[in-house]
Amino acid sequence: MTKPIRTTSDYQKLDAAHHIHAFLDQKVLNDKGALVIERGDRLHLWDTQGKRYLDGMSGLWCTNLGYGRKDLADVAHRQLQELPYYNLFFQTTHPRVNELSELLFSLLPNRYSHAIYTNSGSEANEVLIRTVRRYWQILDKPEKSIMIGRWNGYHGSTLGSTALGGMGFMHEMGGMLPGFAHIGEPYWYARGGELDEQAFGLKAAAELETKILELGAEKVAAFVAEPFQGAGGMIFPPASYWSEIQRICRKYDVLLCADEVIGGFGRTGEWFAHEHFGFEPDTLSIAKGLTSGYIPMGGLVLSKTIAEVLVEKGGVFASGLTYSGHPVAAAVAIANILALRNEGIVTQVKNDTGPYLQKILREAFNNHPLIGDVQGVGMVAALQFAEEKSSRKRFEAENDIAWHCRTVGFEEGLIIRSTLGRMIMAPALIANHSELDELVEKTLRAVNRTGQELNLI
Ligand code: PXG
Repeated sequence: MTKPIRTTSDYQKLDAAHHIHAFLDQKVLNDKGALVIERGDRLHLWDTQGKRYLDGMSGLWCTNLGYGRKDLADVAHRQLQELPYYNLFFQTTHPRVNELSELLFSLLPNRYSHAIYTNSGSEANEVLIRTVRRYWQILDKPEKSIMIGRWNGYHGSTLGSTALGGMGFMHEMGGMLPGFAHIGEPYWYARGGELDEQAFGLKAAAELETKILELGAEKVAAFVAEPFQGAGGMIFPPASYWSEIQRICRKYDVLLCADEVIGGFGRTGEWFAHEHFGFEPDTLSIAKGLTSGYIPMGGLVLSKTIAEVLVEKGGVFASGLTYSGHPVAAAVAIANILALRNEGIVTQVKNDTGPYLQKILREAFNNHPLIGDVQGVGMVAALQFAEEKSSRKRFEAENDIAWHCRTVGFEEGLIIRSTLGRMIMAPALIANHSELDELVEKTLRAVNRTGQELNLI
């Protein structure tokens, strides 16, 4: 029996009939029909109408190796045949998960030793919440249980990770729990007032000390944050921020937990974003770039200190996931990390393509009448829309402006993302100069069209 040929509108009808999409008004989408993406190669995607897009977002910050890597498909195929599934529950283990950990810890600074694997970033943060609380219990400090996150931080969509994150509209939709607190974000452009960037970085970090003292240090388990805020608008903290946060965490015996779900696996040109910012977290949440999104996998990485407490003094930790360390996911993760390392991709982002992207973006936008600031390093960047550059005055309708720019981008065959008044981009780490030229040219076209169509310039 031959399969019926399906058209774009067939898929759109099926999609409208059966799916609730993430973070959008389903009714509005159903009226218009979702874009049906069919195929990918390196940085490009094609929809079912044959239109080509440059993916400036690596999917959702995850396809670090780009699309179309046959070697990753081949290792998955082989692993599916050899051992498609086994677990770490029955006093058992399997070769691939051990080989993955050997490789992963060879890349990480040697303060880390253990991992608890998950299927996603949200799950990594769920595991984080229970693991740090368990750690303090074992140390006879069970009252140390409050998790401090940041407003506008993003740590996932499950219940604990939503509460840990700082998205108010997610909290309002059934996403808050007791035992979570938040401090402000280090977003100098919006919150800096008269302070220079470095003074503001210290002030933003001091909010953590104030919050710890308000809650009582004996009740605070951990501070959790993204080294740079991804979904919240690709916000880079001032250089003064992280060392001060670290000092405060150490002073009050509060664990410092980095959410590396976006920053990990080469995005900044370092293997992990905390290395770019120069601080030393106690745990790392990882996902996305761990497998370049080819198969779901995440994990929580623990420092030797935390692992030693759990292993030597903890007894049974009543926690576990069916698919933790899944052999096929582990096989794909190994192939992905080997490619990022052995093909020199992370090194290239640090020394060549990262600086190139940052240079051409600044050439295109530093003096652009609609853009107040360009931030970024390596293969991640943000453009801040601004009405007046000198006073950092933002447009009142900045949300609509950025959304318009994103929509125009899609028309121009470019996928970039808008968050509040910022356009954010995170192309695959394999991007070469000509793909980066295309990214910046199309972004410039989208920004210019936005300015003209909304009568801003
Ligand atoms: N932590 C961080 C820092 C993230 O960015 C998660 C955890 C959750 O990971 P999972 O795998 O459970 O989705 C994320 C996810 C966006 C966008 O539009 C960002 C994410 C997810 C979806 C959309 O920027 N980040």
